[in-house]
Amino acid sequence: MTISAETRSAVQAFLGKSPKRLLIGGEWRAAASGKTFETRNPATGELLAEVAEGASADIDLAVAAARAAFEGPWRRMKPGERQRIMLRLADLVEAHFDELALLDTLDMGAPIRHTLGSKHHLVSMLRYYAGIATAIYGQTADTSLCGEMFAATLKEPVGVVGAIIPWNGPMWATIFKTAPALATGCTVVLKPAEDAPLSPLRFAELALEAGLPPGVLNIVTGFGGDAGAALAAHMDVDKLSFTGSNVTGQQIVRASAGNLKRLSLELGGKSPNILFNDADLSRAAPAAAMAVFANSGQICTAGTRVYVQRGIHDELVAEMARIGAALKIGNGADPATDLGPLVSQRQLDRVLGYLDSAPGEGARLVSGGARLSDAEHAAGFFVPPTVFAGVSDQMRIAREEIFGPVASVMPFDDVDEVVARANATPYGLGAGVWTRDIGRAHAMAKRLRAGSVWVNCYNAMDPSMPFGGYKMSGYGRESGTAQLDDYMSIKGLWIQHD
Ligand code: TXE
Repeated sequence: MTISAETRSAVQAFLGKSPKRLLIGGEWRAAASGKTFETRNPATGELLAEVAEGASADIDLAVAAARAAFEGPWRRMKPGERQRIMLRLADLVEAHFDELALLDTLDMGAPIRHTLGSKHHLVSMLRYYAGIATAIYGQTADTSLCGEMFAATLKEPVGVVGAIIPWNGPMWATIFKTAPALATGCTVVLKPAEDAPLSPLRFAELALEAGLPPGVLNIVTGFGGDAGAALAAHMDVDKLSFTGSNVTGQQIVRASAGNLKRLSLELGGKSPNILFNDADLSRAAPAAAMAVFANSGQICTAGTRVYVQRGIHDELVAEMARIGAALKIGNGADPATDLGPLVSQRQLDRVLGYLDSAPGEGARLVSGGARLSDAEHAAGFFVPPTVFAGVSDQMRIAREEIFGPVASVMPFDDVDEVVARANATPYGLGAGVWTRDIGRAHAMAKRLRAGSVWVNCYNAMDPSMPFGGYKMSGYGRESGTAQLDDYMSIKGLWIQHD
């Protein structure tokens, strides 16, 4: 997977138009304050661009533009026309995906193989929701209490949707949040993460090119405490979709109370990945390693609690360490790179804090464990794949989301024990099970309290399948059809005809 010279120069041209501006009502403009902030490459420290620092005044303008578009052209547009625009957008995203992937790689560090790897999924997701735009139906009811009635339900778009997204998969989150909103006829104000604001801005250029009317998609870059908080609290936002940390999720729940806007929250995780003695280790071991190490652990479903049945424990620990040590860690723009840097100094400090604390709590370091500071890596926030064995469920590394390439491996003996331990967490985002026993696979899938359970695979995803959390991993779903009613109001229509 290489990036062409043409793509590189398109990205350079995009970055050259700095400072990047906000998209409000179809126009690119500076923040009301005139302020900007820097976004840098976490592999090299290189300055990529200055970006408009939107805040409350800009959010007000963007929400007003989204409201005007909702009440105006977008509301009047037939679903078939919305669908055509979304399909054009999907074509443009497909044609320019290399640029979007390279922007994410430069902005947040993920290897180009990783960012390019989501092309098929994300383009398919746009097409999947484009299809849904013309497949939204109400129902009719044969009422029994109210005389001769025609009784029906109408589904109407809820209105202005706020989207607040994280930095660990910017293009991913942008499409996950905008596609269902546009399909159901809502308009959007999207706030990218301050650590990786670039690809959503390029996506918005493509959306305008596809013919999305002004104001249907607005992008306000800025910081969480300013632009994000203003969007969460805004009285004219009807629904907010958030992906990020639990602490911020809780702040958003409180901020949204003013107008009781609808919320969907995709928050953190501490997902168990459970390997039984009868697992096919030739597949399970590499998958268990990459379930933790991919994207340097900065994936909400990372399978960080690795429960291994005692018969294969030592072999699995050695295999995970071997696989981790063989991964090439470096600048994500190099096609040979397997793992890039962590996104920021803050994230690096956070991960190193866990690496320091774990041995003191009794965990045994098997591999990795310290920042890479040789000449190739010194300028970036690089942490190697790290395996701890001898971990107990009470240790911080087994309880808290680290968001780094850190596996906590723990032995277990029987099914009831491992189910209880796997479920003993406030989180419930993902879970993995590796076994050749089909009966046990089904029983485990039912008993694990997680929004996605993967058997003999990990992190499989498809636009047709729901994604989201149990417990404190959030509520609401993304992907699939389960979430569509969150973007719509259902009206009961009664017509008496006797
Ligand atoms: O998240 P934040 P951070 C977890 C992961 C990571 C930790 C901290 O464990 O180490 O969170 O990351 C915006 N009102 N995840 O600090 O702050 C912010 O600008 C409204 C898991 O980066 O939650 C950004 O756009 N918005 C996760 C977005 O929230 C606010 C992905 C996420 O940032 C805000 C990311 C406020 N008061 C981190 N404060 C996942 N589930 O995949 C911040 N924001």
